[in-house]
Amino acid sequence: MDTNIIFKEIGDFITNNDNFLITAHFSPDGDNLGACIAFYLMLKDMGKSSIVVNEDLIIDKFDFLLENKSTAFKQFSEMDPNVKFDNVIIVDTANIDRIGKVSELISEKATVINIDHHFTNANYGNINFIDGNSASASQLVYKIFKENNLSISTKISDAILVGILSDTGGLKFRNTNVEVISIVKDLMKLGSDLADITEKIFASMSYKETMKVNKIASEIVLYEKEGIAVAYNDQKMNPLIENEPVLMILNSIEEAKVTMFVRKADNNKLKVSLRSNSYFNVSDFAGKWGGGGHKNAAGMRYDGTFEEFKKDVVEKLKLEVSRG
Ligand SMILES: [Mn+2]
Repeated sequence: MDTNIIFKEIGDFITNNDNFLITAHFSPDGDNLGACIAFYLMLKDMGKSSIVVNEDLIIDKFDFLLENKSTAFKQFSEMDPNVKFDNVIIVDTANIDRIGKVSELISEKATVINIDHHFTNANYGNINFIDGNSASASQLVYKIFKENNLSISTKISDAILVGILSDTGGLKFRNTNVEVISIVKDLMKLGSDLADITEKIFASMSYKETMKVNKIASEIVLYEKEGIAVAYNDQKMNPLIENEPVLMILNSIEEAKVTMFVRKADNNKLKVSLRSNSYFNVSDFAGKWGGGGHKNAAGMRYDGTFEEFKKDVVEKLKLEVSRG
């Protein structure tokens, strides 16, 4: 469908309705939260009521985006499951299963708006705005606001910038293209402080977190012949505070073309983040185990132990990377 029609449909949807549920995938990251909070703040400015709900907790370091966190953001467990929403906005989520229990809050007759930047998006919405070439979901939210001539406050702009910076690794990943820079320029004109927000989301870790990251980094395995680096962590992590720094360290290893960060998730599964700085498609590779994402950044879950993971996934990756 013509993108201009989608912009108008989403604009009409938010103008003509009230009482929205805004959600995104569990284990929220910066893009997820940035896009959700930007929508919440915009609807608030329009005099509309809405709530951001996630199966998991908001990460403390993003608290600065919301003055009224406890009313704006709820964990699913804080919600009355009998209250259903007819107007639903889902961002940054390829498959509706990834919102987890929050789907219980969606009424049968609900209109669902699906805004995402994963190529693998299942088009589960009534209105779908999917752009697999977009670096972040947050910048898609920006485009929707801009195309509908909605007034973007500095707070909304900050939330969008948080999303873009999170998914581009602070404008350093390969997905940082001309469009990203041009939107960041717009956001700076709207009053967002690039250096300040970069510092807020990347440059602060407690001593305990720093030591944890250092321990994981000191045990990274490098397969030199294939150019693969793998980090393992068997402790429960606080996503972003510790995950992102480990990914940054992994991706800065000169010898590694493909990296994996493997940690324990709930129900005895392993959670894996895959990154590549070359032309190896990690989304296709993760797809063998039901995962996916983007060409240079993907995720998957694995049912098994670290040892089984090494024999299965690491060996297959070594084979595929050598084949080129
Ligand atoms: Mn994203």
